[in-house]
Amino acid sequence: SSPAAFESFRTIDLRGQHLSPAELKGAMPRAETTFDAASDAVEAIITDVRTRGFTALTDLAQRFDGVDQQQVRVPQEALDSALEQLDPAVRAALETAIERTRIFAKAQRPADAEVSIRPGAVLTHKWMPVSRVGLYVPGGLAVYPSSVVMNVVPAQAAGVESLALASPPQKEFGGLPHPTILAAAKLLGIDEVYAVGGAQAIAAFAYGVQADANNPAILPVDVVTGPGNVFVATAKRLVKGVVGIDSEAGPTEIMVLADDTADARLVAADLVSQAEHDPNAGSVLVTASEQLAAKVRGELKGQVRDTKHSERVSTALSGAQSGVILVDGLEQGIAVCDAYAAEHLEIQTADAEAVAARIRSAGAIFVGNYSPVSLGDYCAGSNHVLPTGGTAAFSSGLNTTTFMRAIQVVNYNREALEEVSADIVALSRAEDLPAHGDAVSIRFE
Ligand code: HSO
Ligand code: ZN
Repeated sequence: SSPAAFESFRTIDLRGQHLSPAELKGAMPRAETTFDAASDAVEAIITDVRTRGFTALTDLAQRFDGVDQQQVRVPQEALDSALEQLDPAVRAALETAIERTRIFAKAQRPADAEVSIRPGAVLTHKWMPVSRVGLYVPGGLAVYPSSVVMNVVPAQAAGVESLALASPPQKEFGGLPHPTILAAAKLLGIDEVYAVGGAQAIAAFAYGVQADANNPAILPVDVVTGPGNVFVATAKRLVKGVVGIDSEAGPTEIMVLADDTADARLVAADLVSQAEHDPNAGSVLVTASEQLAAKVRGELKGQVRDTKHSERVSTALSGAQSGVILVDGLEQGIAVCDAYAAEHLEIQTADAEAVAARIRSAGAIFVGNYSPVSLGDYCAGSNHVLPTGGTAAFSSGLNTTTFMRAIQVVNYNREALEEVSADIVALSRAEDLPAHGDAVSIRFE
């Protein structure tokens, strides 16, 4: 694409204003996203897949992907040859990413809590992996093998035994998903891969698909994860409750909290890097330094002009979701970071570690000049599937526990039960559920 003129990086001046946390939140540069538009179409697709199974999947591949599909399941030979043909440098990089992500993911495995709250009264909070996970990987413009790593590794670290992957059939690859996606799957030891795109993939995972003459059955999964367009996000929202889902990802965001000690070149490069994903991406600088803000603006001009996806980046940076937020000082800067609850927050200030320690809401925090978001996107070992749109206020990025749930195990002996039997009877009477109390009393008659 041709270099685009970078129009404007807006300024939100919050200096001298004493806003409450709620007011601050309202002042943040963020576009609202709605899923309503796709709802009817997606509901129809889900019903179609549930009722007509593979026939529906093949019809939808024809309609949406322009592909004549004999087989939905990707053959092993295609996975093998994709890995054989993978660029060795990319393979080595994926192996680095896998190794580091795996170390961090394994370290996240939660310990069971077991406690005797009284003699003979033992409670255990026992973590278990889910049995089966379906991972959706988009096709089209954004082919991200790194996202295959980020979804698969924590599921494997959790101990999930069965992992399936779906990605849209691509006309130019003979109706198979993109070869880099297949190679990444194979590298991670996944051999159950389907050439299914969009909402239909989510439906197939959530409800399963019965075998037909050309395809073995797709077994239903317990959890569906993975990014996707508005149709995928809507489908995930509609099947939630039937299965678990990861968060519904919106456009990516970066917020940089910086002071006079920051290097404007680096700040600008990081703002540009995430704007490269999407014309709707948000890149926000928070600073008390007008001087730094001016320098970053200057840097952006040149960097936006020279970058490959100049037009997309320029659109993202010129959008209402991007800009500079001018604050009175570090205190207000931190308050802004918490109000925004960025997917990615970089701290480029003096004593960055101490500032980072004070942040309460962010998907991930990148501390200091040598921890850019790109590091986290690929090779830090942290996960790059992170809460967007302010949802970091109440949710976490993808991690090992996303693929686990805990069972509460109750094990009382006779004496321990007797000790609370009168309390149980009293509460059961108060709730007009006397049979509850009887079920205890009967043991001591
Ligand atoms: N920054 C994206 C992840 C990604 N970056 C994939 C490059 N490839 C959302 O965290
Ligand atoms: Zn990225």
